[in-house]
Formats: sequence, C-alpha cells, structure tokens
Amino acid sequence: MIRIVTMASALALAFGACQTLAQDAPTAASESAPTPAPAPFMGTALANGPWDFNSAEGPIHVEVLTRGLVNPWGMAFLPDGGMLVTERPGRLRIVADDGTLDPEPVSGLPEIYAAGIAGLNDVVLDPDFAHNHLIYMAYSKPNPSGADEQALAVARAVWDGGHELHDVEDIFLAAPWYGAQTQPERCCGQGPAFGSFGGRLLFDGEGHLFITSGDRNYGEMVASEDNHFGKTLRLNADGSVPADNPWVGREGARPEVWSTGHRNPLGLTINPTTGDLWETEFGPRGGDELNRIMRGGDYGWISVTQGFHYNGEPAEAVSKVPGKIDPVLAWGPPSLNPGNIAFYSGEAFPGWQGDLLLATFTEGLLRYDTDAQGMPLNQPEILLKDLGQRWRDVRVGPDGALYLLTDMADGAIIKVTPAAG
Ligand SMILES: [Ca+2]
Repeated sequence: MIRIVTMASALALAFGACQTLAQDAPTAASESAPTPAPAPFMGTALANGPWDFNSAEGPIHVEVLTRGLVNPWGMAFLPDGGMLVTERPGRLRIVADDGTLDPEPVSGLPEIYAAGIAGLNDVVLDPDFAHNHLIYMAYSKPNPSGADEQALAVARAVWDGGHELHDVEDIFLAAPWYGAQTQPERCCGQGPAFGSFGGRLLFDGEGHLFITSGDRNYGEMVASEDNHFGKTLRLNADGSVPADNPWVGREGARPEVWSTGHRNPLGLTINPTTGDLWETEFGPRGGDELNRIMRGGDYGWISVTQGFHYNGEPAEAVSKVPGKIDPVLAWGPPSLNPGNIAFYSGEAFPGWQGDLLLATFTEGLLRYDTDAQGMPLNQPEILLKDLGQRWRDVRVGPDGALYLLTDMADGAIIKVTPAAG
C-alpha cells in the first residue's frame, strides 16, 4: 500500500504542469445556478477524426461513433448491439449498433433536477432485461413538496425498445432531502448543495444493484451511517435491502449502506477476474481517489483526504488513520477529475487483459497494468489526451472495443479498436 501511494505521489508530480480549479464548479448554466467560470478542464472542440495513435501495446484506431449528445453521462449496451445513453440535462437516448443517434429521446422519465453537475446520471439494464425489459436510472430528484431540495434517486422502468417508458417508479430515494435553501454552515469551503450526487449504477452478477451516492457537499454528514451522503449502497433489484448488508439491523443506520467515507464517487466497476468492487471519486482540491471497496469499509472523507479542502486545509495529506481505508491510488493536487473505470476483458486488445482503464477530465484515458489482485502497477499509459475531451465514461463493449463518453455540451461516443495492419 505504501509503495503504491508513493507511486501516486510521483504521478501527481508528473501532472504538476496541469492546472485544475475546484472540481464542482458548475459545468452547465441554469436559472438557479451561478454562472460558472471557465475552467481548464472544460475541454476543447472535438475534431471529426478518425485517428490512429501509437500505444505501448500497438496502434489503436479511434473514431467518433456518435455526435450530438449533450453531456452524455452513462451508457448501457443492449442485446441487439445498440445502447442506451443518458444525457445529464435529463434525456435518455437510443443509439443503434452502427452509432446512429435516434433523434427522438425516450419519454416518460421522472422529473429531474438538472443544475450544476446534478441531473440524469447512469443507466443500467436489469440482469434479466431480455425477458423483463427493466432498466434503472440514477438521477437528481427535486423534492415533490416544492421545497428547493433535491436527493439522489434511482428509478426503475419498463422499456420495450420504443420511445416511451412504462411503469416508472423510484426504487430508492436518498435521505435526507438537501438543498440550497437549507444549506447550513459547513466546514472548510465546501461547494453548493447541488454538487456531488454520485449516481453510478452497477449490477454485480448476483442480482445486487450497487449505487454511488455523493456527499452533496455536506461532508460532515458522511461519517454517520444515519444518512445516504457519501456512501456506496447495495440493493436488491426491486429496491429491497439484502439481509447481508453490513449495517442491517443497527439502530439508526441506513441499511442500504455498503461502504462509507466517500466524497463524490463517479466511477464503479467489478474486476471480472477477482470479483472485487472498485470505485473512483472526486476529491476536493487534489485527493482524487481509486478505492477497492470492502464491505462495511470507511474510506475516510471528510476527515481523511490526500488533498486539500477548498480553504487550504489540511496542511498535508492525512493517511494511516485507524479505522479508515486509504485509497489504492490518489492524485493531485492538481486533480485529474476521475470518471468511470473498467477492467479490460475482451479479445480485441490481448495486451490489455486485466488492465485498469480510468476516464479523466484532464489527463485523457489512463491505462494501468495490474497484478493478479487488480492492483495498478507502474505509471499509467496516457491515451487520448490530445483529443482534449472530458472523458466521463469508459466501457468495454461486447465486441471487446472500448466505448467512451465525452462529458461536453457537444458530447460524443468514441470507439477505440486496434488499428489495422
Ligand atoms: Ca478516501
């Protein structure tokens, strides 16, 4: 662990030339959100491509599969080869297997609060989707009472392949409601209440649905299990709580909690070789993390961080605190702004088997060699950085190709395959 964190420090130095501002700066204007200042991680216009790039494991071919998406955030591969893609402002889109974007969004979504970095997050298919046509979406839900408060929610719906959802219902609603009008005095320069919702979804292969829930920029809440802020959560597909969750039956604890001590977890995957759950999260100024998630683990936020709060505290990185699990890797400052992660498993890139792929806003796509436990080794290979995109999501497709989303107002799906010859 020490060796790896030391490597992370070296990596942070390697990224020292890159400037990054506060990560939760709003990226989409809205009537209720302050106008964001331009930030270095806003990205640059995407050219048309395609491109061939050299890489350590051979040349790769990069193409723009789909354009015209607004801040695409999550995607799910469909049995017919197409995919569903979410747009953070609150739309669900259908993409055909050749990349063609259906011009008509899917209707019937719940009301979504889209401001700052809040909105529609991930989408996943039910493990038995081929038979029951159920999908799940994580989103920022406005309080139906009309109060200026929001909560992370997960909706389940029937989607039959057309342009309308049916039987839409929330199977999870994070507690408590929290928003700008109830914003209390908080520690150390934390951002506005519409930030840090989390919103990644993942089925584990055993029928459990994992959900990442952000700290809502109220980090003091995270240390307690009596709320859903800054947690990973584990549910059954119908929203009920598995009996073997770590806090089941503890008085005052939320039984959905699987791990605690997270800030804004935006990446989640399972290593297909080991079955372990892995997560990435945004730190404050620096302190971005890669974590291997253990049942019942406490990952430290808000008292333990390798970064700095926005008021500059603490003076140095905090680690090795009893009862707190340190990250496998930490970055920054400056932050690299981690998105989703994936362990490569497929036939297209034999040299990448088992490698960890990490989408970032400011440092391209990182590829780490790993050991048998999935632990990253060595310095990462930096891919796709020259395209200047905010890489939000990376997935290994059924065909073994990589599919990435650019979280841009002019967003795209990018496909990566081995270059011919
Ligand atoms: Ca941590």
